[in-house]
Amino acid sequence: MGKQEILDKLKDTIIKQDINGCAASAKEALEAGILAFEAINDGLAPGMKIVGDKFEAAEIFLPQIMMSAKAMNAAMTVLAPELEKEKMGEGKGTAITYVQEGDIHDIGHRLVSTMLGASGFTIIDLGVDVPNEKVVEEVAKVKAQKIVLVGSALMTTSMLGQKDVVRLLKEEGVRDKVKIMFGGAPVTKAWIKEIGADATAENAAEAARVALEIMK
Ligand code: HCB
Repeated sequence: MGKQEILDKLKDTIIKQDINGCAASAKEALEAGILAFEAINDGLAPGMKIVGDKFEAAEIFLPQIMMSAKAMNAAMTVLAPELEKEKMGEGKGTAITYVQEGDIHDIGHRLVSTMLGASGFTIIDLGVDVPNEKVVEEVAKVKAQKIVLVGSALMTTSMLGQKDVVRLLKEEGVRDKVKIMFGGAPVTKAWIKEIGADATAENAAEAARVALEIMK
């Protein structure tokens, strides 16, 4: 089976909520010499994107989404140890990742955190539904030289909190200590500019590229 076929198979197992099949396809991908990085970016992530779109179109419902997420996790169990080996250099900086207050959508956040880790960032993952004050506290606390704050928000409501985070960072005098990248479906470049953050990215692979770029 060719590389593209294996990646398509990986994507299909996510869409079909095939937990065992997804883990098996992840193994198959590695055996075929596909990097774990590629398997995630070009197989799992596009699969989850299609699942999300199908949910929005009411073609599938909550139980199916959760099964797809389980399939993704099963594949991640296979791929994560390989990602460690593929790590593209160390010491790129520290990435503080989190999901905005009031928001528990963590699928994209986890993909982004994984990709940043694979790109050489030390990850401090604060998890989901993180209060703004906690984010600011964490930024103030971290002693690293190079820090990028990577926030996700999947809802228009939770996205508004990103503006408060930038304001609080300024008020606490720690805005200049970090680069700020916010993402998630509702986040646009116009929003990033409006709130005074530094960057956004469409997907996990781009997030890793952008983070490396803004940390230069
Ligand atoms: Co949820 N949900 N949901 N949801 N959900 C959305 C987000 C809606 C858009 C669906 C809709 O109504 N059209 C909507 C938000 C509407 C809005 O505000 N505009 C919504 C809603 C309303 C809700 C609830 C309020 C529903 C309810 O209970 N009434 C509730 C919220 C609970 C809460 O957070 N307090 C809720 C719950 C759920 C679950 C639990 C069923 C489930 C989440 C499971 C989980 O994450 N553990 C869920 C899901 C799965 C979705 C959809 C269908 C998919 C999201 C997803 O995982 N996409 C989503 C609709 C959609 O997006 N099509 C729907 C796949 C991942 C891979 O993509 O965009 O998250 P991603 O991440 C990308 C990308 O954005 C970027 O890279 C990632 C990887 O490629 N990225 C970054 C992400 N973060 C970044 C940070 C950076 O710095 C840079 C890039």
